Amino acid sequence: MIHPRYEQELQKQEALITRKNIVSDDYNGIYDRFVYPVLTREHIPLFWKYDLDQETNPHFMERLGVNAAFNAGAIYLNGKYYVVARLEGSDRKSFFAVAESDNGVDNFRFWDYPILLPDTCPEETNVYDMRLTQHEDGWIYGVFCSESKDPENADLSAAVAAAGIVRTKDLKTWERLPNLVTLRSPQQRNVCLHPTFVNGKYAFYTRPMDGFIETGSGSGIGFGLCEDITHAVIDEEIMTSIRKYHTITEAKNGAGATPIKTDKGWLHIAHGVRNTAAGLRYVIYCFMTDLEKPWLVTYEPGGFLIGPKGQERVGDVSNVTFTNGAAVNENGRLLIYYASSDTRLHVAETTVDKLVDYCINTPTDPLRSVDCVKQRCELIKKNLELLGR
Ligand code: M1P
Repeated sequence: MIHPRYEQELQKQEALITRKNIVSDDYNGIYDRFVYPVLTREHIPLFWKYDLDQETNPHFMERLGVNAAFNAGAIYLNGKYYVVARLEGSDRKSFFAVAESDNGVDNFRFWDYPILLPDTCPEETNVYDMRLTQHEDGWIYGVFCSESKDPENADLSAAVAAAGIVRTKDLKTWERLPNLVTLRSPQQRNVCLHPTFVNGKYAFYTRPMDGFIETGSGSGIGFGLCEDITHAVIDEEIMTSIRKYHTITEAKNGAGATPIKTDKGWLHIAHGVRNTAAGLRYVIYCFMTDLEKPWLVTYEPGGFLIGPKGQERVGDVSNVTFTNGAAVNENGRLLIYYASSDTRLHVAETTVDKLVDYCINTPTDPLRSVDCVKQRCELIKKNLELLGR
């Protein structure tokens, strides 16, 4: 018999899932932030956590808790918005699950089962942050971080990060391909597949790292080509958006959402990290690259696009905004799914045209305070003249 408490909890959850989202009054002209997160751990189906049977679970206890629902790959398919979210069990292991919504900003509902990846990597302990790419070869690829214990280091927290690759046609059946091999970088995280062939080859944005946490000599977001996605090997990585001293990317950066093709170039929504006395601060930034040579940065607006605000600042890993997914519909509506503090998933709405305008017309970071003030004074002067002062 189903435990009577189930109905009560279900009603609470239904009220949360069906709540209409509202645009925040926090204006910047670039995008609209929505007030409510689109996914939280409270969105997880109750039957993933509880044994509903009153006989075997008389106290209606959670048997398999979920701690967080956050970093999500995203895709717009056949008129619907889908995210492949990173869920973290209370046992710390992350896994993936599909949730769908008709409008992309509210009513996200998980499918009945999480994704059970083909178990082809016995050493793999944890998986997270899937980027979804609808490739011109006809497949939808998911590239994610595949994490294992470092066999050569006795330190229990020493890990190795690699890029796992899966592909699907329907988000239901997933084929696992061998992990990406990058011959010149020992570790990889934040890898993303470019949606088109480049010079007839598959193209990946990479993030070369010497160790699990530190990027070391990796100077930014890399780019590499491979012949065969079913045995993906990248020999050489060249740099796209590079890290710079005293900017939002000083400590590290990484590809985020799959690049979006526009008539002015490829639009990239990535993340940058700086260090502070309170720990690392993660923000989201944009840049554009050349249509034919997608590794060549053409526009890089200064500063961040989205930084943690209000309740977003606090969570399991505080002061973090992170994205690995955006969805664009046939009218150029662009939804950026971003997570806050490794805890919950939010959405910001804009259009492809607006973000291109932002990239092209936002001044670049002049890298020195005195030049930043000069840049601001130019804007003030222009405006005061317009205001007749
Ligand atoms: O904790 C913040 C983020 O840290 C990692 O990003 P990066 O590799 O750039 O440090 C990722 O593990 C990401 O999942 C996480 O949100």
